[in-house]
Amino acid sequence: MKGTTKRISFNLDGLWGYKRDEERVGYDLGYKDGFIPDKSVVVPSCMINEDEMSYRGLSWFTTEFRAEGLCEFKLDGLLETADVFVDGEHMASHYGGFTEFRFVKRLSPSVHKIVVALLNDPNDKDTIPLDYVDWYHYGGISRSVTVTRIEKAYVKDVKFNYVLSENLKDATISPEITLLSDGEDESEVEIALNGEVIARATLPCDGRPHAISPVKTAVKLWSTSEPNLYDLSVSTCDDELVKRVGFRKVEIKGDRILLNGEELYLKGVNRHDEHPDWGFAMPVQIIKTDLDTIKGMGMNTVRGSHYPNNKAVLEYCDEIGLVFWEEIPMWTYSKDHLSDELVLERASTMLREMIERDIDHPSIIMWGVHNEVDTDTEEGRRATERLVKVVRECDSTRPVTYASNRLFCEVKDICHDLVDIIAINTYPCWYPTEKTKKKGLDITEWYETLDEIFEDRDKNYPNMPVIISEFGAGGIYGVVEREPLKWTENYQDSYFEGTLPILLNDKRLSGFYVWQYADIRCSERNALSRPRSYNNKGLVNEYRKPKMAYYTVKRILNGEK
Ligand code: ADA
Repeated sequence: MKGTTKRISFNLDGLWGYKRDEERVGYDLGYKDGFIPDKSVVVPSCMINEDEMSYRGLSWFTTEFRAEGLCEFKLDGLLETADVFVDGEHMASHYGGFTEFRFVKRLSPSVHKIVVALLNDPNDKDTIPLDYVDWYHYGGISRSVTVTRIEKAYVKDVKFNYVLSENLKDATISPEITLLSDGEDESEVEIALNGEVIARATLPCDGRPHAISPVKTAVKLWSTSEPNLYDLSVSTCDDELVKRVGFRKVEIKGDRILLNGEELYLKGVNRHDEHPDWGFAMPVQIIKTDLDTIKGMGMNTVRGSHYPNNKAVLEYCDEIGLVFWEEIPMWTYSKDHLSDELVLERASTMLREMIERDIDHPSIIMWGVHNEVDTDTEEGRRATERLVKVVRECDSTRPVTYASNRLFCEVKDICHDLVDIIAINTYPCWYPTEKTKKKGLDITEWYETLDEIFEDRDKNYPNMPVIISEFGAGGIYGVVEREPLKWTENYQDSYFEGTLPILLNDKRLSGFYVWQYADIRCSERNALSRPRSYNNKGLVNEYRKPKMAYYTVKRILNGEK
C-alpha cells in the first residue's frame, strides 16, 4: 500500500548546484553558508552525464527548499564521506556511501539552504571500499534526500519483531516503535496488519525503540514460491508509517539451509547494483527488469555484491520471492587492514547501519561481513570474530557468512567456524591456479575443486553448509570464435553448460551464485586485466543484452533439455 493521509514529507530530489573543490578550500572559504555553483547536477545521480564520473576528491552540493517547524532529514546514499549543513549549521557527518543517515532541525517558516560537502577519495589504507576494487567508484548524492515534518507524534521507525509458532501457522508479534515529537512526552499508537488493528499502546516520544506487548495472529508465510506480504502500519494522531513485511523462518540444520522448515537450495547470481549510464543511481525500472530476468532464469536468490543495494532492490525481492544476501564493501583486505582500528570501526558502523535499514525485509536470508579478505591469518580471524559479533548483536535471526577464496592458499581459511555458512569464491577453468594448469576448457577441474572444498569442510568444519558464492568466466558480448577461446561468448557458454550440471548434482552443496548477472564498469586500477575496462563475466552485458550463456543457464536451471 502506498501513501498515507497523515504525513507531511517531501524529497529534495531534482537539480542541485555543484562545485568541484580540487584544492579543498571550501571549508575555509565558508561554502557551508553558500557558494556559486559551477553547474547543476541531478540528485539522485552519480553525475555520469555531467562529466564528473571520474573525479575523485571534494565536491560541494547545494539546493534551497521551503519548510517550517521541526523536520527530520533522511539522506539515503552519499558517496562516500559527507558533511551536511543547513542554513550554515553543521548538522551531520557520515562515512560510507551505501547506508542512510538522519538528523533533525527546527526551521523557521522561510526558504532554507542545504549544503553537502562530499569527499569521494578512496585510498588503499583505511577506506571501505579500498581504492583497489573490481567495480567503479562512482560519486555523487546517489540516493534521495527526504524531509519530514515532526509534529505531535512522528513515527520515526518500527522494527517488526515476531516469533513463529512450532507449526508455522501463527506468529507472536511485538513491534518496536520509535516516536519523536515536537512537544509531547507520549502518544497513543495504533498498530494494524493489512488494515486490521492488532494493538494499541501509549508510548514515550523519546526517540528510543519501545516494544509493544506481544500479539498473536494467524499468518500466511512468505516464501520464494508464495511471497505473501503484509502492510504493517503504525499510526498516531498526526502520522503514519507503513512497512511491508513478511513472516518466514530461516534456519541452518546440519549442512542444510532451511526456509520455513524446508530445504532451500540456493540457485542464484551475484549482481552489482550498477549500470554504465546511471552508476549506482539506476532507475527502478532497470532494477525490476534485472530481478524479473533473474527469477526467469530459474534462480531463487541474489547476492548483492558487494554493498548495501538501493532499497528498491530489496522491496522487489520481497515482492517476487527472491532471497537476498546483503553485505558491506569489505573487498580484499589484507591482514594489515584487518588490524587497523579505523577500518574495523567503519566496518562495524556500516554493518549496524545496513541491518538497521534492512532487518525487516523478508527477502534477506543472510548477512555477509566481507569478501576475499585474509581469513587465512590470525588478524583475519580476530577481525571476522568482531564483525560477526556486531551482526549477531543486531540480528539473531539470520545466518552470517563471508565469501572466501582462501581455501586454495598454503594456509587454508581459518575462520569458517565463526559463521553459519561456508561460502567459497572459486574460478576453476578461468583463473589458472598452481594445481590446475590444464589447458583450454577442461571442466573436470571442478571435481578436484569440489573435493578439495569438502575435504577441508569435513576435516575442519564438519556438518557446515557450503555454497559456491562466486564462479564464472568472461565472455565479451558479440565475440564468438569457431572454437571456445577465452573471452568469447562460446567459451563462457560452454563453461556453464559443463559446470552447472556438476554443481547441481553434487549433493554436498547447499547452493551457488553465478558471477555475475551483468557486465560492470571497472576501476582504472583493474583496466589492464579487464578488456573494455569492464568485468565481462556477466550473463548479460552492461546494457542487459543476453549473451549465449544467459540462455544456457536459463535452460539448465529451468530443468529444460
Ligand atoms: C572476485 C571478486 C569479484 C570479482 C571476481 C572476478 O572473486 O569477489 O568482485 O572481482 O573475483 O571477476 O574476478
